[in-house]
Amino acid sequence: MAGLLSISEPNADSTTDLLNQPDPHTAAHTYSRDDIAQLFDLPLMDLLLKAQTIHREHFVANEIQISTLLSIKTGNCPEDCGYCSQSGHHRDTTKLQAEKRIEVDKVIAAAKRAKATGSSRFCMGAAWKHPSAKDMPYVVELIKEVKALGLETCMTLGMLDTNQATQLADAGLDYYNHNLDTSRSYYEQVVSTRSYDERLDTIENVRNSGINVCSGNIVGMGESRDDRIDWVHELLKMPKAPESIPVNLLVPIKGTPIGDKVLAEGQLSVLEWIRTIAVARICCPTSYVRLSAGRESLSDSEQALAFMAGANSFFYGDKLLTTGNASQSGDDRLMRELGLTKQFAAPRAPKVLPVMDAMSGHQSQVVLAD
Ligand code: SAM
Ligand code: DTB
Ligand code: SF4
Repeated sequence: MAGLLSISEPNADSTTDLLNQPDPHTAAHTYSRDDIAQLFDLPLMDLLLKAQTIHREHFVANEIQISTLLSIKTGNCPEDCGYCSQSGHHRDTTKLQAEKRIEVDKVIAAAKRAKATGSSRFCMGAAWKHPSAKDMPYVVELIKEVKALGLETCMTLGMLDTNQATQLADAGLDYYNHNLDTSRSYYEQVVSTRSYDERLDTIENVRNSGINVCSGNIVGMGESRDDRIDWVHELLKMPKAPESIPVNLLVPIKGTPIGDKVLAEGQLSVLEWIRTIAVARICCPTSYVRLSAGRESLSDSEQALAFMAGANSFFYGDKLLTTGNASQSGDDRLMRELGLTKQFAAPRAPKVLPVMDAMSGHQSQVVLAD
């Protein structure tokens, strides 16, 4: 296949090879770790041009997928993620008020509001190590009710075993979010209560269940560029890259170990987050790449560069899980100014459907083929 871009200057350096490398959609996992490192090193405009060119080969230009987030169980999480406001380990310093599970009708009301404002996907997050047996009927009901509104569903509930992943798949869950967050080697600076391999196991269970995988990272936790390279490389080592890749920019939260360190020592350049988005777009050309946490602090121009880098999804609504988000009215204005349009939802069918025998009134279930 012809190169994506032709750079014809006589003295173009070795970056030219990368710009001309065949598009990986024709040959999965084309990029080695060295290739990923070279992409990060490209002059920014070359990187953005390549990312946007690849983006347009796989997606409708200027069309953006919009998700709305809701925390269905906030705070007092048993995990110790060093960036997170919801960890019970940091509650004395973050002072975050823990809450019980939100009632189903309140979640549905929030989903209806999200749909009315143009979101195509509703993402529900819980501050759990993993869902317990008594949580499963609750989350299954939420999936079914939210899907019935014509929205795609996404959940992020911590670790899942194979049985739990199957139950969520049978209910029709469209996406499950479980982030690697960073490289394997930096991970120990971030979390001690859940291992990197446990994260990969959950992602594998989700993949095997037939639910779309949503897995991303956080940029700006004090990790090095090598860690960001290794994180992209981890995505390419998976049997299939995640369908959705949230690239979070750290929201430094006072009272969390990582937030406090970053607030004291200074934040990473936003351009490095934009580079990470571009490299994720190039290496995972058919995945949605999402501008996730951190947008509230960004200018219009910085967000425009992130879209140029191939991001085609963002969280819409004034709140993420516990922190603020860019305002909805501001997002509407920005989309108008940039000429971006919202993509419609395409929820997958549930695998198991309830049926009732008209004669006997007996309830049973049918399992639909994939
Ligand atoms: N408890 C579930 C879990 O971690 O498996 C799901 C919710 S958790 C809040 C989802 C993701 O949000 C995390 O993996 C992390 O990548 C991101 N996140 C949390 N706090 C953040 C922060 N302060 N800044 C940026 N991203 C953050
Ligand atoms: C993801 O990668 N980012 C979202 C979503 N998945 C669940 C969460 C961002 C959380 C930001 C911090 C907060 O609001 O607590
Ligand atoms: Fe718990 Fe998720 Fe926060 Fe980690 S990121 S402390 S698992 S809510």
